[in-house]
Amino acid sequence: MRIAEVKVIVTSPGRNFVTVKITTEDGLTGVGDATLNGRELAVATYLTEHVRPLLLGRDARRIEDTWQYLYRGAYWRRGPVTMTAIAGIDTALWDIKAKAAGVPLYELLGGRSRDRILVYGHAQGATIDETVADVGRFLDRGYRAVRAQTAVPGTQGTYGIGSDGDRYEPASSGLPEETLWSTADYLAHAPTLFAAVRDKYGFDFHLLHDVHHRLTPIEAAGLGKAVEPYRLFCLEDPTPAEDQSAFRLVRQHTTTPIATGEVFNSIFDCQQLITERLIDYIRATVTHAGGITHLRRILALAELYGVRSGSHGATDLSPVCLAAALHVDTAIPNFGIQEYMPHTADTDRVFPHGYRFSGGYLYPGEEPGLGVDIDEDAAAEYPYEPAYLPVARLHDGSMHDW
Ligand code: EZ4
Ligand code: CO
Repeated sequence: MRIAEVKVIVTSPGRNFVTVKITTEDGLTGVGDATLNGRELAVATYLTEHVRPLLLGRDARRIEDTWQYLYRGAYWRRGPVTMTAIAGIDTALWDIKAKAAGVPLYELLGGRSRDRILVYGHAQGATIDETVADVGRFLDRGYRAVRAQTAVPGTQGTYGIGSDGDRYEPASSGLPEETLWSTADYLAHAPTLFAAVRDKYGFDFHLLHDVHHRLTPIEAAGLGKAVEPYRLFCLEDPTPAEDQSAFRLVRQHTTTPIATGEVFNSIFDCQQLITERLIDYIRATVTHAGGITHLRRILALAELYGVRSGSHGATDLSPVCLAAALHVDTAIPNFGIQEYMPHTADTDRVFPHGYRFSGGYLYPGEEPGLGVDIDEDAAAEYPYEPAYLPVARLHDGSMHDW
């Protein structure tokens, strides 16, 4: 089963996606997501210029060997561009292997450990009242877990809040939007949101919140402690995720569960966090953490230390990533929760898929493989548009973590 073609398709049905499509000599196809939000063409070029020539003629069945060949063969280890490129190839090869076997991918990963995948949605609002009302809309739609983000007075462009009443989208076209951040204003405001949400709807659903890497360890420790009465399912990215030992201090002070890792691309990014039991949920996902092959290693390590999955699932990950994540979620023993932002109708049109949402859960498709495809004609209708994530500055003009 030789690889006959490796295509890299860049499409922008409302936002940019990079998709790898591999075709074998016998006509099987597989797809993988290789989208790195705001740096898409770096990965697309890496794939077309440096990876594609290595794959033509290789045996598509040798997934592990191909992973090792691309990882060790580059000599330069890790990094988001390399690992996202490897992820795209790896995911497409798993898709092909499952299609060749005629089974949904989760069957090759050990079969079902669960029947449905618990997801959380994103509630938001310009004020606490608006955000509380938005949480209610998610509960009405059957969500059992909701992330709540609200605008902070004194800041401009608070993370997780859409502009002009739109849903939050993790990028905008043109140059990066400049936002303003005040930790003091945020710390004074955020706990009052959770109080209002619990006061209105009680405790019979999971409440989550994303700090987006903006606090120091001692600030995060204080926030975690202050919000314990509201029993969060998890506090996400309380501090910059790459500073692993910083989580020790957060851990010493609070029982609020901690999630981190959406920016991780390697098991070495979270080795200490996992083995020292400094977090509760690891958010690494298929597309940015080296594909299904490498993510499984991270999750297997996590399982040894009682850390559960909480896979990143924002809309800058394509439906191909979501489909792959759902197969992994279905098979692993240590599943925790899956983030879910529905894609736009245009995106769903470009990526026809079999997974579906119902009653607070996602269900992976039952088609052989990932159960998702790319409609190349539809994709061609949406050319690439330069877009960036926002940046954040403090009131004195200095850069902060967005
Ligand atoms: O900002 O995916 O939990 N979700 C997030 C996302 C990230 C984007 C970055 O591309 O933090 O919204
Ligand atoms: Co996040």
